[in-house]
Amino acid sequence: MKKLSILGMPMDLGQLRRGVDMGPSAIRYAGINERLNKLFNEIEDLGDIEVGRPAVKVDSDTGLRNLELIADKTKILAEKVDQVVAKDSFPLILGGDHSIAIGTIAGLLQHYQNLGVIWYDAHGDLNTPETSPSGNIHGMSLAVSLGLGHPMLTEVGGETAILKSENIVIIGARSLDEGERELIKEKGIKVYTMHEIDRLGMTTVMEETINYLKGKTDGVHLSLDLDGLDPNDAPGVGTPVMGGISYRESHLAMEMLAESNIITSAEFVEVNPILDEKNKTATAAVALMGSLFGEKLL
Ligand code: HAR
Ligand code: MN
Ligand code: MN
Ligand code: MN
Repeated sequence: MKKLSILGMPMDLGQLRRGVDMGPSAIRYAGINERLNKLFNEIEDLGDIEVGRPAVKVDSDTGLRNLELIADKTKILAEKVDQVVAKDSFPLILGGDHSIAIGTIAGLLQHYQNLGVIWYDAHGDLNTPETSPSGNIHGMSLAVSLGLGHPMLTEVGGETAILKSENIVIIGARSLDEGERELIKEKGIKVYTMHEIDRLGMTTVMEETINYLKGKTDGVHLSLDLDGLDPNDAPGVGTPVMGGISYRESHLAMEMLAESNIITSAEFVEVNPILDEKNKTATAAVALMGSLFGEKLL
């Protein structure tokens, strides 16, 4: 395989629980370099984007938390991701809460006209300022990438950086708000909830996902929220939801993605070491990266 560029985005402004800003350190500490060394010809670690420790600010018009800052910081991330893709390296972004995906996807859309996105998550992150029950931007990032939401956020990648709803597959959903359900139906977004994963099995879910995205996309981004996994396997997340995807099922999913060769970028988000048990969640993230990049058991 070619070159890998690791980029840390220690941003915790998209939700209320502090600690997810330490996600990139926890993931590095869990041995990302050692694990991925043999799978790439070259690995560069670009370090972390400077986010700082700003006070929480709520937008008085919309109730959105930290709107300006998230817009500013995701713009910086978008530029970095753009640069990595431009030099033909694989961007691997370490979060940070899931609001960082606004920047990652905006950057990718500078290069891919038909970007596919696999959104591996307990949540849909498809809220808009109108439907959000919380004002937390990490619950809105996928909607923003579709061009829906506050203009300061949808403009992060410029006007043409809009993801197509038919290029998205959500996997692992089990906590969707009413407005998100309506949007999924309205846009016809492909979703494998936990029900389908139980019913079909992860093998079929991934086969279908890969077939669905393969022909029509020119690149596929994996946006993996660790809360997609069951809280027993990934306890270090801010919004755990019972009854999630198991550690083994997740490995299988990553292995099938590796075989398919469709993934062109990835991000691992919502790792919160303060809420974790002995860095278990970051360790799971690194192990899953191993499978995603082609590590074999034998
Ligand atoms: N749907 C809820 C909201 O909008 C909770 C979102 C929680 N999101 C994440 N990201 N952890 O997936 O506030
Ligand atoms: Mn470019
Ligand atoms: Mn999420
Ligand atoms: Mn989530």
